[in-house]
Amino acid sequence: MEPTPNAPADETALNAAFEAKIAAGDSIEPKDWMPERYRKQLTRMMSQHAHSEIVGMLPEGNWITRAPSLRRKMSLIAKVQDEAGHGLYIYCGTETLGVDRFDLYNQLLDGSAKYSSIFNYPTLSWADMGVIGWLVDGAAIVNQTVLAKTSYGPYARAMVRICKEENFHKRQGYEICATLAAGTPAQREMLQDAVNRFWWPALMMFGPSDKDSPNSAELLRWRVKRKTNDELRQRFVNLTVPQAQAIGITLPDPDLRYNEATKNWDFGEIDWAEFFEVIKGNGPCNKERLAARNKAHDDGRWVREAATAYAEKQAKKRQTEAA
Ligand code: BYC
Repeated sequence: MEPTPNAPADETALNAAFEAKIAAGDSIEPKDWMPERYRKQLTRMMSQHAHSEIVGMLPEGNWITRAPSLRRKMSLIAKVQDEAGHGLYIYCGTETLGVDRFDLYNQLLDGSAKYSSIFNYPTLSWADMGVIGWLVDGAAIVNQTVLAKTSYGPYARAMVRICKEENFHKRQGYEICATLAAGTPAQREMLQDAVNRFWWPALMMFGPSDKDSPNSAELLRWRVKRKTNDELRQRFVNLTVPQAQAIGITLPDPDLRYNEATKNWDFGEIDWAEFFEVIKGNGPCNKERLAARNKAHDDGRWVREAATAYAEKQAKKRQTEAA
């Protein structure tokens, strides 16, 4: 009898074929055999990413009603809507790994899933909308441009489209910052304050330093990650310093200086104790964010129930018509 493709006896050969694909730089597709650990790692990373997009709508949603002009309001609404789209797109991607998005979503709602630390900081002024676009989307682009070459096909393809939209988000954010920087002393001060609050949390988005990153080695070996956390963080700093200089804004780091030998901008020590507190659930807004997502989920219950009832009614109708 022919062995079935996923029979345990075949696992060594299947694993060798999988590793050969990775070594050749081919993508892994949903119907390909993959080690359980690869599937688990991707589910973890992709679901955290999807959750980040959805929770990431909250800090900016906070300013939609207070945007200073119709133009600013329209672009902020569009940005927040794009983030919902990115979340749904990536949840779809996780389903190609054989998981149910509602199971993942429940993990977000009950607080057992992680999402990006950055969204646990409050948005206190309009300048925060500019700074989130510039720094947070800017950091996301640095991370996600590399993820567009990740070994799992559906995730890589999702990143290509998402990065295009993130680029637009970053530009609209930087334009807000440039406008405030060229504005009144009060506007400049508001912008500087926002940069002071978001700079270090933006650097934390890239994850712990390489020596404290338990997942990196495996993810790099499988080409899920193509660069380390520290490499991407350095790239972000190198790209951002000239942008800050161009609009005359100071980055809140006295140790920031150009290193002629390495051609990098050296920067000071990140407060890792703060980072680990935030990802443990003890950041300034963790509880508020989870409460907001749970409320939205509860408020939407009647919509889900109505949609299910309608689908059942339609299915019955089709059955009767077919009989
Ligand atoms: N926040 O071994 P490590 C956006 C966790 S949204 C929270 O280095 P890994 C946007 C990590 O999960 C952008 N947790 O992990 C939306 C792990 O814990 P577990 C979201 C973090 O996976 C709206 C532990 O720390 N982007 O663009 O190798 C508006 C050890 O870390 C964080 C993505 O999600 C963090 N910052 O590397 C605007 C990109 N960092 O899971 C913008 C996809 C680390 O073992 N994800 N942890 O319990 C990745 O690229 C990688 O997963 C990370 C972490 C670089 C984040």
